[in-house]
Amino acid sequence: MDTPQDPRSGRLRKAPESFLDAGGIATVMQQARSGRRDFLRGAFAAAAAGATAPVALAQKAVGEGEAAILELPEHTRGLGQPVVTDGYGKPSKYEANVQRRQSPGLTQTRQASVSFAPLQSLFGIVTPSGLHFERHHQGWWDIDPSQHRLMVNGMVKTPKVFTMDEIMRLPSQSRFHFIECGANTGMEWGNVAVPTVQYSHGMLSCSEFTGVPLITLLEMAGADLKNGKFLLAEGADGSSMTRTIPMSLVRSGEVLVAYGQNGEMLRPENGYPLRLVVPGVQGVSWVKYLRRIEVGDQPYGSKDEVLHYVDLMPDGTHRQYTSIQECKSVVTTPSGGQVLLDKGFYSISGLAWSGRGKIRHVDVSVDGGRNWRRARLQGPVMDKCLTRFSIDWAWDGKPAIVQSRATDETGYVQPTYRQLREVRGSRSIYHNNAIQSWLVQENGEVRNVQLA
Ligand SMILES: Nc1nc2c(c(=O)[nH]1)N[C@H]1C(S)=C(S)[C@@H](COP(=O)(O)O)O[C@H]1N2
Ligand SMILES: [Mo]
Repeated sequence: MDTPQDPRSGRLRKAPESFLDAGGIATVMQQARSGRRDFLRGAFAAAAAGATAPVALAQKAVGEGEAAILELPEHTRGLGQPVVTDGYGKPSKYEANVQRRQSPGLTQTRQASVSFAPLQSLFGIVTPSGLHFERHHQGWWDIDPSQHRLMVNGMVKTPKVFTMDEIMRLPSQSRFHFIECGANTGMEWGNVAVPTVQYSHGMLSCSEFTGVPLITLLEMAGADLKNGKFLLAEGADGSSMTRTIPMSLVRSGEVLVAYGQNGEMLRPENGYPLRLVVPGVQGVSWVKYLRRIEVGDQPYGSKDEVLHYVDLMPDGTHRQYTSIQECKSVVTTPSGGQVLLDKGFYSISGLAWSGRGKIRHVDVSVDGGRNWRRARLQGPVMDKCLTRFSIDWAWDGKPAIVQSRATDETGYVQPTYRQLREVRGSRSIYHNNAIQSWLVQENGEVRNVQLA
């Protein structure tokens, strides 16, 4: 359990990172009572069973820290640790609680298939590779790159099979992009207020990806770039992950056949040794363990686009091929499960992104959307990439509802839940980009709420 002495938390107590030590946050704020929410609340409560009681809020006595500076601890005098030879660096043991986590609220069959990134513990925009969220339809593999092949076939002059060596000797590009699962924030459609931002928004990550523009490989195979209007991307895992990619996205050179992530090879969980990077498009199209690209003249209608990743609309029809992740943002500090220890200054901070380009601005409200102030954006603001925003706030100790609302360079404004539901109804799973509300209660506890 975290304590107020945690060096990183300052005047903020960090949210419990795991439901297993969740203590008081198992009881989820309920604006509207629905059977489904109660059911999920039960699931979260069960996961928290046996948890210790939350640590009582304790404020540091004034000047308590000052005597400590006069003491010379062991590490100022003794000999430090030797270099770890031939090792791979690890985070401090004091950060051991910062982990990707599985949600007990999601159904698990044989094995868990989703892990969420701890957005509440991250700074800036880059997700460390070991904390990148994961979504596997049929488990992950550590594939031998010397055995891996990529085929390019279909409407091409010369079908080609590339080895990893052949791909890696071609000119490469490195670019920062976010990846968001289309199901991110999916539980909130049904008014299920999951307790922390890790579970509400943690199927989101951002990396510097390195790879070869897909267009280069298509040109090498002599692809028919005029009549070949669609591509099929296929993965090498047992899920037979197949997705249609419109050629219009590929022509600009933006789509990468990537092998690099944050300066090193992809992690096995993220598709080692090769994955498709489709900037702005929902995660499912970023096919991992990429083994085949077929050029065709019409959408393929694969299982992962006609059955899954469709949006049930209010009139009962299914909306298909909604690929682009619309403009969205979320405040990560303060966020659900955290505790403000006293009134006074806070730096509200969060993330904004858009699948259609750059973030133009982010507005922040502390009164549930009645008044908005413009936030600072941390530059550089990049295309189809996370953007970090922040704004100063003096908390007066009264209940406050903290929200962020992003606008992208097309002028599109992130909708409220009411606006989103007017168009989409409430039976969707995917593509929820509504404004998130965090209620700061008088006792400083922060809870996930939805405004009616
Ligand atoms: N081959 C393959 N590719 C895949 C998947 C998969 O299960 N198999 N999952 C997809 C889904 S639904 C998402 S959201 C992203 C997740 O990427 P990550 O695990 O690197 O976060 O990969 C996509 N690509
Ligand atoms: Mo996904």
